[in-house]
Amino acid sequence: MAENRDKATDQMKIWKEGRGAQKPETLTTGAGVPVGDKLNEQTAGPRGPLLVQDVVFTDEMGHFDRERIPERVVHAKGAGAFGYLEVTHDITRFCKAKVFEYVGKTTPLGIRFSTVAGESGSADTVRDPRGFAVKLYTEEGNWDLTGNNTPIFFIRDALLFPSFIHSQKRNPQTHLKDPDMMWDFWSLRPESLHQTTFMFTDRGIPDGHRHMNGYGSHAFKLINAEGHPVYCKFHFKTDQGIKNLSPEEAEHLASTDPDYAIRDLYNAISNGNFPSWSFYIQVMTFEQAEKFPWNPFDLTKVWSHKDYPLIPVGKLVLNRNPVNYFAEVEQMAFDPSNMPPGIEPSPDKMLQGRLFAYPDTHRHRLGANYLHLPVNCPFSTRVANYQRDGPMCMSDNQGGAPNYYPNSFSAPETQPRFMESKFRVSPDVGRYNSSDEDNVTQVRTFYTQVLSEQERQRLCQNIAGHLKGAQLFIQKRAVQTILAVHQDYGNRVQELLDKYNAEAKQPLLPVYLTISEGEQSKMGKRFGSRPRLSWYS
Ligand code: HDD
Repeated sequence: MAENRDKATDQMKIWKEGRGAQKPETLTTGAGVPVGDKLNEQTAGPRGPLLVQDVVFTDEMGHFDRERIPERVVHAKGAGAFGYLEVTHDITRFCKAKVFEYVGKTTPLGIRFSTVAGESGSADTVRDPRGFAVKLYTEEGNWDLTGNNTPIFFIRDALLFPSFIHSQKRNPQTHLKDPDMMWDFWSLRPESLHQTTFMFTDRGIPDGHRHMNGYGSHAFKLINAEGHPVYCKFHFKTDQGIKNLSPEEAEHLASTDPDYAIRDLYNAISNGNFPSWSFYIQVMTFEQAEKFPWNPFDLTKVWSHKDYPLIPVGKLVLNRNPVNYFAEVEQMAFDPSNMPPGIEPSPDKMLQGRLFAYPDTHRHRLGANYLHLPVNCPFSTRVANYQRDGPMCMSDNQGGAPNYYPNSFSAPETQPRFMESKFRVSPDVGRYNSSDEDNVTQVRTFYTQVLSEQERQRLCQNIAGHLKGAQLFIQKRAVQTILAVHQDYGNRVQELLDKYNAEAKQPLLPVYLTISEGEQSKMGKRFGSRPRLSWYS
């Protein structure tokens, strides 16, 4: 046997030496009935047909036939782990949630990292955002901070999400990934360019899950014990340092070890090399939100770290691998609408859409009682409500307690101190078009002041290398949106496309936009000489 096998590769051996070293248990059917033979069907004669009475066979096969549950519609490929959040700094002046009650407090948590667009068997090393979903089992119920490894997102209106995802997944006829569909959507919705730009930088292919940051991404509301609200954003900064894979390394791994990120996380934790992240918040007062130059709840924008500095809160540590992948990772169900008192949603339209989508998809994927599953159940508290029955009810179904409210029989009662904060909403109801809310300024800042010259070159190379797969009219429209951000950015992408298109012997279409002198100087031609901003770090 090879000497250098890692813990993940040796899982079976390790199990045998541990739990498996005890006397083997008696094999049973699912109903616990002991089994005498597990290798041979019960047949009429050695060559004869199978008997229906062979319950050893029907029990095994009937269960196998039902092993798969629906794959997550997005974020299907993932890795999970468990650990804790420790509070290192007091933020009770902002938030009354018990999870932040005192410095030194620890709360158990589960985490799931994922890619977005691929199926559950797809490669870990693709260029894609990564899910960074944290489930904190707090004494006031579960708090699911269901984020990504990017502080922003492609769209700002949740109604677009299904179409956006369709454009990133497979073509309805060919069942292939389709650059026409991807770039058609992105170029028709220029608000996506901030996230697309981020994704085509080096950070678009993190080196496993341990070397990337996590972000709650949306604005949330924090309420303190006096009932005073502020807006906030959550950030997890990797203590392992940011590390990314080059496209060549990623491509190589996709064919040699498509589960690279799962393996890396599993081995690190097995070896006692527990990954951790420093947890911060950014805080914005309601007055500051009024004066913010953009909609502060727009998920395609960041809050500058200079104006809204990171406030340290705690440390997230992962110290346990799942005992069983299906039970604890595949069945783990995150839900942004799980928030304990003191943490509330902001008006972010995307967040508001997600509050509905996640519990809805879990009821489909896992069933109405998905919160009974051990990995999802809020085990740090006791559930007491009027929900009853449904398929796969795995608790005592709250026994003989009254199942209606109000009632006169001393059953669960509301506590006014847990009432959500009140806020005023007066505008007219309507379907407001948000597509043209400044889609370029922050992308320009990112391009000119955050990225280094080498990073800009790789970004343009990565974009052109992907965009070349789309039809020319889509390429043209995409370059126009990039030119609107910065002429240098657009021109570089176009030059590379010209090269690729010439190689592919396609006719060239001139698409350069002329940007006025004034606009050029506003952008700052000598962006390389400025100190680099840390808005996005
Ligand atoms: Fe998401 C999973 C739907 C935006 C981060 N998302 C996930 C699932 C659905 C959606 C249906 C599958 C859940 C499951 O079956 O476990 N997501 C949406 C919708 C969005 C949206 C409708 C916008 C309107 N998602 C979105 C943003 C972020 C995420 C903006 C991050 C900031 N989504 C995730 C995630 C999930 C995920 C954390 C949660 C569990 C998981 O992946 O592993 O990565």
